[in-house]
Amino acid sequence: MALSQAQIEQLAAHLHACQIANRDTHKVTDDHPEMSWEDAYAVQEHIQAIQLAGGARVIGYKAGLTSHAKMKQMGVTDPVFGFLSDAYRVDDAAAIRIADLIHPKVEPEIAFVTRETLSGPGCHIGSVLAASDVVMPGLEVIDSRYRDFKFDLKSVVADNTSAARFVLGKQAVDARKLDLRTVGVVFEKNDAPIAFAAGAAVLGHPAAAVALLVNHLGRRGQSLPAGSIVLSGGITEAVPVAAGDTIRLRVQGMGEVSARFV
Ligand code: 0L1
Ligand code: MG
Repeated sequence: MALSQAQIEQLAAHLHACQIANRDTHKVTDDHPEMSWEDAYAVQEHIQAIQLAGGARVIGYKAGLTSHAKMKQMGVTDPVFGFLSDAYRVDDAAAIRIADLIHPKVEPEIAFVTRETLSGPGCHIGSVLAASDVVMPGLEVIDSRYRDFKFDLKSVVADNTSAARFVLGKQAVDARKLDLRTVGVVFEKNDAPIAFAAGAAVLGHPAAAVALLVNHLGRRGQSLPAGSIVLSGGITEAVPVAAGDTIRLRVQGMGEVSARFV
């Protein structure tokens, strides 16, 4: 690792403070160009420790930048991974206060809930489907703490991959009863469709993103616990939102999920 434990804790405290105060900042690699991938995930893990010390619970994980649309939007080629705490969760159709966020964007996702512990290396689509309980439509609200969403991959990993809020649909469907590659996706803003896609937009199969997450956790000596929520990554580009907007995602065979911004 290139950074000291004190530097990692200082960066985590800084990014956490930015999140709490809805304040943006420059990317952490501006001050620490030597930062390694290990350092970036260590900063993220320390943000998790700060949240846990404040009473939050980790309830799942997210894969980000898993679709061609997102990779193109952000100018990157590799997925990234973050954690989901209960502090980020919002009920379906509930209001999300824009004033609590910096510059939120929303992306449509397919969410998994696991039934069994999943461990890597060697996790693949089949193991994910076998160990998954249900899938449902999900909306992720991303809110990079970096000014104008300008970052490199290590900076965004340190910032828990821009995680801010997420919403899950109420209709939970057996993950093996649908072909997640071909399910149709309609993404709507203020009752108008703004993007269309199919599940295969995420790495050919959304379960492939979960498998990559599990193998990533395996490299870090961790497993994905049973009962975890996993967001498999934005299927289309993320859309900016402002007060007064309603975002809805409809996924074929899974119903819908929505969020109101106030
Ligand atoms: O969940 C995501 O796809 C976002 C990953 C981080 C990059 C971004 O803020 O768009
Ligand atoms: Mg996402």
